Amino acid sequence: MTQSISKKRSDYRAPEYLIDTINLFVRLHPTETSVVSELNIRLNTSVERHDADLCLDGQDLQLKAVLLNGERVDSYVQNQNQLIIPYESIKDLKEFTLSISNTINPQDNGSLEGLYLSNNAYCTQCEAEGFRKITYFLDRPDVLSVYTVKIEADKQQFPHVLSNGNLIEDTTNERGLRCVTWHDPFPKPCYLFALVAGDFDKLSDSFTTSSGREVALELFVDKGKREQGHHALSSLKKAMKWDEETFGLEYDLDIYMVVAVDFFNMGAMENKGLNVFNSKYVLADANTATDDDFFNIESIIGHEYFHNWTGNRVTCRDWFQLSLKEGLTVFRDQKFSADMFSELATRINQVKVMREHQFAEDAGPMSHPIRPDEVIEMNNFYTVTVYDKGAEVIRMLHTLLGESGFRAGMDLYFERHDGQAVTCDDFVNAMQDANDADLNHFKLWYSQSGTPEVTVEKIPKTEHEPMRLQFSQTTSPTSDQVNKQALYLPIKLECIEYNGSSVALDLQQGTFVLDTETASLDVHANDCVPVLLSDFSAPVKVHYDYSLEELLLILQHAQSDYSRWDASQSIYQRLITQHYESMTSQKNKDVVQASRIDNDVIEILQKVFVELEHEPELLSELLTVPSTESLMQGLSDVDPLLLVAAKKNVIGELSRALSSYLITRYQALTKLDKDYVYNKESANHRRLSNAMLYLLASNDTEEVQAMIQDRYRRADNMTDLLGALKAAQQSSLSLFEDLMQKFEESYQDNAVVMDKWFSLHATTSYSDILERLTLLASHRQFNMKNPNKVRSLVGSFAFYNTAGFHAKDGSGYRFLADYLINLDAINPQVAARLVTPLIQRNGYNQHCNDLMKKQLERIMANKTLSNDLFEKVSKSLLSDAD
Ligand code: B3K
Ligand code: ZN
Repeated sequence: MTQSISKKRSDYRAPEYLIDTINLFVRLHPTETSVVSELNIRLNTSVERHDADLCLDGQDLQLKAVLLNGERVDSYVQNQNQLIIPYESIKDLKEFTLSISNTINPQDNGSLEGLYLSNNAYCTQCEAEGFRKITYFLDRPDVLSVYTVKIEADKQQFPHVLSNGNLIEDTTNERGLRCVTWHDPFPKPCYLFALVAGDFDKLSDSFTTSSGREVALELFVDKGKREQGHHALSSLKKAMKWDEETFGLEYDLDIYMVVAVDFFNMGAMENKGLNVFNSKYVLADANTATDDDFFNIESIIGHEYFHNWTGNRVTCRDWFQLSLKEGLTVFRDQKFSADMFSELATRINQVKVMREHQFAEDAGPMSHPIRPDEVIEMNNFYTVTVYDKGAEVIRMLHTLLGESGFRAGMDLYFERHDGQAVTCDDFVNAMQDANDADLNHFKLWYSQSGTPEVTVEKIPKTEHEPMRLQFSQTTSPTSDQVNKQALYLPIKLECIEYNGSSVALDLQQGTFVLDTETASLDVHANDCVPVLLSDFSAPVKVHYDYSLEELLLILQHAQSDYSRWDASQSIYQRLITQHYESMTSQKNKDVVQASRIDNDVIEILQKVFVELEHEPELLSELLTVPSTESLMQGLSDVDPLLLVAAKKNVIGELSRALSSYLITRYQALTKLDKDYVYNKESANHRRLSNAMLYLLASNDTEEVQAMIQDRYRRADNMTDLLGALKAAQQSSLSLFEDLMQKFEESYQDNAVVMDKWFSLHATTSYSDILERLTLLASHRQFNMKNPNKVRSLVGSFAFYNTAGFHAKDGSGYRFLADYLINLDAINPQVAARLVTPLIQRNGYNQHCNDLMKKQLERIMANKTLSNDLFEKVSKSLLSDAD
């Protein structure tokens, strides 16, 4: 382990030195790439005291030489993570040139951070602190430099040699090697540097900006995959246009390149002018990608493009401010997806992320505010809190200031800060000043962690007083912070009377602002049911003592489709939880107890479904039962195996009760199947049929099995194929295995598609799941060094195979721990991502907790543990000590 030292936000100091330009000369070689870096450095005159050594960051570098203004220096000091030029050597120089030569080994770089070689292509990933694995530098986001990059590589092997900015020279040198030079005129932090060299297929297009500039668009994919790049490229053009129309933001360079690679730690990276993408988020056609894949590709292409302004032109002062660019850019990509595809589906997807993952993070040992205060390994803070809760915070600003107020704030933000590295406060200040608003209380969202819980009570109308809704808020202490304050919460709501009609409320934009611990709202009606937190207008949990009848009323009559969906989820949650509780209270837990759902409930559900015949999008959402992860949020001291059983029973019962409706509707729908095209209408058609088949599959009859088989056989696209496989997974194991084998035969050579196959296997309730996982890990498509593969197999198992992972004897936990100990030595970033299900122990019963803890202790005992795993595992173990 290197030193596990935490850094604090409060320790921020401006850099004593600035680097205005950097000339990099990179000679590519698999094991001995040489890097010569020429830095023009000057004193940062805005810093008062000047007696500091120049401390450059570096990791895993072989230093060859250091020249100061052309002269060899020997006075430098080198330690494991730094190259230090003593103040004495530079004190008389206001500006100087430092040239550093070093070598690196891309072939052995399994961390996929810095420069690495995979599938015969060189690729870089520098965010957050990977540039220091390429050369010595001030590796921090507030040092902005102009880059000129010269790359030497073999012509035949590497026809495409790319870096940021514009191509300025492409020659052959005296050694017969290709020499390509790129220049990026926009000063940028080193985390946005990129270099790619390989043999790709190229797809070209162009975009004319609103001011008439022509931008070349180039997409690079693996040989033979060219035709699978069209959707990504057209998504890019939509994103460019959307940002011009929505925020008045135009692209600034002459070329925009996107490269898809198979080995990548995350989804994509917004390097200036040269995005690098995980091929999973680029490659798509009807045969290999689902509608969800098409949706995600458009969204991620948009996200990385939007970073060009929110992240690149205006960047972060320090890494604690990460949400400045990520929260804002996620919000922007959500608005884009809502406009391009569907507001409802985009919102529901996002709310699921919040409820299933972010609430769990906030309740666990890694709880942190969207602007963290203390970090050991920065890569551990690319979290659902920083990204998704961060986006919810931006959304609340949008709700409070309105569309035009928000736009005015964005305009002022760019006017003030273009070309700078700034803080979250700078962003909120721009919003505040542009709107003449007071956002001081609102800023607490940036520093307070935890999920606020809002309780609402109805105070009945009396002779003298109107009916009243009484609101109160509280945030429980989190692992990182004990004391919590009341936050500024916009709560969108409506009220409906018991006959279903809606009550007029005295609210601006239907939003009640709760900014104190308690407050109330008068409602001028005899009685009503409140429909709370429409659109999930604040990232909070809401408690109101609804009866099942009231939830059914909301399901039928709420104005907002989102609220109707939310009510459906509460209804399912209620049914499953009640059944789970009755199962936990029974003596012999191994006896399966049948679930009973009232006929009245079934009747109303069916009536609602029938009425929505022409709204397939909403209907498919209403037919989807909450995931186990989201059910967990409403429970404590959970026996996960019993919860899975309860859920299965209730869905089985629902499926049986609705079966004749579902079968008739499903068959009518399949008659309307058309050739595959990705657009909202046909995607919703497929979504509905697949949701129906999935629900039907919980009632395992021969008729349903035949329907599943038929769907698989007739499917002309990946969405329906996967729909059939997921249904089979719920229904009969032998049918599932049979179809999975067919699927493997058809797609065994397609790496991206096979990830779906690995993941389906890993989430199946096989009795011998661990043996299966071991066997699958020896499949020829599996490679432990490829994060997509590891996530599909081991990640899917740990996150989503509740029964297998939480096996009573602790074998699932042991399996994960063993795997992570090995993976940590290759790729600590991915290992630290996958440890999440083991550290989020809150909510589970003592038995699970004890067994999980044992495995965490085994991981902790590892002498060469990375900072990444150390930070998460030690925090989880520490939470027991409290
Ligand atoms: N900014 C990158 C994420 C980098 C993660 C570093 N561990 C992708 C994105 O959010 O757009
Ligand atoms: Zn991002």
